[in-house]
Amino acid sequence: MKKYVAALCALCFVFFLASCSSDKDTRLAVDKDGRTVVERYGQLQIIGTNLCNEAGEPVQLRGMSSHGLHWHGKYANRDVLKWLRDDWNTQLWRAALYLTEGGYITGPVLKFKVIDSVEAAIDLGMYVLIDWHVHRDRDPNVYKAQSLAFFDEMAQKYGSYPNIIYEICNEPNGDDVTWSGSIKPYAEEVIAVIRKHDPNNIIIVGTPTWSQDVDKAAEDPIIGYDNIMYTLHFYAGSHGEELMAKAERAMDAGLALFVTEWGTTLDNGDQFHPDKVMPWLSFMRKHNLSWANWSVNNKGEDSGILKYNKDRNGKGGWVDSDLSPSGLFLRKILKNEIKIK
Ligand code: IDC
Repeated sequence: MKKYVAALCALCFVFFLASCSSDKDTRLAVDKDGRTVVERYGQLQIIGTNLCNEAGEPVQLRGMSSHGLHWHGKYANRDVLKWLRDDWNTQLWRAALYLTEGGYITGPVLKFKVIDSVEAAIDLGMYVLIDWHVHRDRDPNVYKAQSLAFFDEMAQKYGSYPNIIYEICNEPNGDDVTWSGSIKPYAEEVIAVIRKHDPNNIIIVGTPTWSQDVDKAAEDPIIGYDNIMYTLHFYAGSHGEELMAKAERAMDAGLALFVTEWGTTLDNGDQFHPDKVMPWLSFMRKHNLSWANWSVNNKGEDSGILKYNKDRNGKGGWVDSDLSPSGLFLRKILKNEIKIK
């Protein structure tokens, strides 16, 4: 009898280990055999409401967003991405190209910060979000001509790499910037341009009210194209169950969501709220929502992962004393050192 109990215990233990490791394996930047996430997952695709790998299995990508490339673009380089991949277990990098506030519209050379990001990600086997960071400019139609030219060029150059994910308008906002009146028509034009060169890679469309009104997109989704997703953003200190419920309604209605930006703080980027983050991490795990956290910077705001003035040259190689409380927390989350229920 004792023997059977022991054998049963051993078997349970093996199953337990197997379930732990398979859960972790799916969220590794590089697996134990040295295979990168892009080597393992390959061409991403949408099946139903899920982001899936080439084999058709649902996946959850997790990673970091840059801050505005015009302010903190020094981190958009191979050294930092490699550090994030190997020390932080980051599968994804988001290159945030602001348009206004000194961004791309007045500084078109910033395109090369995106290019640096994309080429580093390809080299390192990471996925990369090309974020057209509509923000203070509110309506993506304001700089539509520039967007069409930019995505035409990006898709032509990089559309054949499975690493690329297009995020065509970060956060449309303002009561006059509606889904059906402004955002959807803009998206249809940009998608058509990208699809001329790139038939497969995922394209993510921002939603009204700083990418919170995913329900509006669910009422009138984009049709005629595959592999389209919609943006959901939250800041844990400011947004909670109400937004989760809205996201669930959108998913129930058939929308595939990607959390291309979220913060551990209030939506002004300050006040770290780890307690309020945990329910969101569980929510994203439950629904297999991929995410990028805001952001890699050392300006001293609480949502930044570095302390004020640390790593001034953008080299990576950070030690704990370089990291903010949010940075220490995020690193543990990405390394699977904090259990998400
Ligand atoms: C914030 C930065 C802050 C910067 C500001 C400029 O954290 O340092 O001064 O932009 O406009 C968003 C935006 C993102 C914001 C972030 C925090 O996508 O650009 O970054 N946020 O306010 N949406 C909700 C919050």
